[in-house]
Amino acid sequence: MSDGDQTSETKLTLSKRRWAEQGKFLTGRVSRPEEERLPPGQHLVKNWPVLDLGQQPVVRKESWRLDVAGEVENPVSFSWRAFEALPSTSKLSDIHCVTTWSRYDNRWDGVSIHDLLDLVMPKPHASHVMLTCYDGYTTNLPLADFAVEDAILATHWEGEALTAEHGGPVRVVVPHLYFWKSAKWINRIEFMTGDRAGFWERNGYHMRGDPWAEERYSDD
Ligand SMILES: Nc1nc2c(c(=O)[nH]1)N[C@H]1C(S)=C(S)[C@@H](COP(=O)(O)O)O[C@H]1N2
Ligand SMILES: [Mo]
Repeated sequence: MSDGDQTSETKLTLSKRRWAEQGKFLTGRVSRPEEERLPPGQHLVKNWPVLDLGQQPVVRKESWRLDVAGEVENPVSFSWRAFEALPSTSKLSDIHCVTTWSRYDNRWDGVSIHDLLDLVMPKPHASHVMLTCYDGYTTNLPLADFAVEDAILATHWEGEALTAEHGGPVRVVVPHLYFWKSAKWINRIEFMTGDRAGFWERNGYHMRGDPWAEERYSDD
């Protein structure tokens, strides 16, 4: 990023202190005993199925953008170069798809959502995000869920660059919600003051999608 070290350091400290004061973003992650690791109605798979709308976009790094907009102090439009210059993080997490498969221990590398939030600084009244993708797919989630420790803008899976079919060059991973919330081919993150339905959410899926509460469909 173009900021000098001092400026970034100040921003980081300020936003962290502010979040601590507000007690914000501290609710999402609950650690679970091993026997509760598989959510109700799910079965384990070892492979990694591909699911999408059937139109996999060709996304070139040279023309790739990630726009972060809406209710933030510092809106930003990342080029691939600017995005690559952000600090990289590694996360290990499970996948739970609403179609009932789960896959344990996926290693993701990329930019943590915490680091992104430190840069853009959501305004105090921001409550939800809308993710928009290169295939036209959208999905919405509460900011408190987007802001969990495990959430990441993933560029790598198991040490390899994320393949195009799984959302490369960059996808969102929010592992504690059903996988339809984990937007592939991410292009835009909009911070909102209220909730709005994304693609599957308009088509009967739950607005939040917590696998342990089996929040599969909106009438559940
Ligand atoms: N851009 C985009 N992201 C998407 C989808 C999609 O159609 N387009 N499908 C969602 C659904 S329903 C699922 S289950 C997961 C599947 O991810 P995978 O193909 O890597 O397993 O991506 C989610 N993210
Ligand atoms: Mo899905």
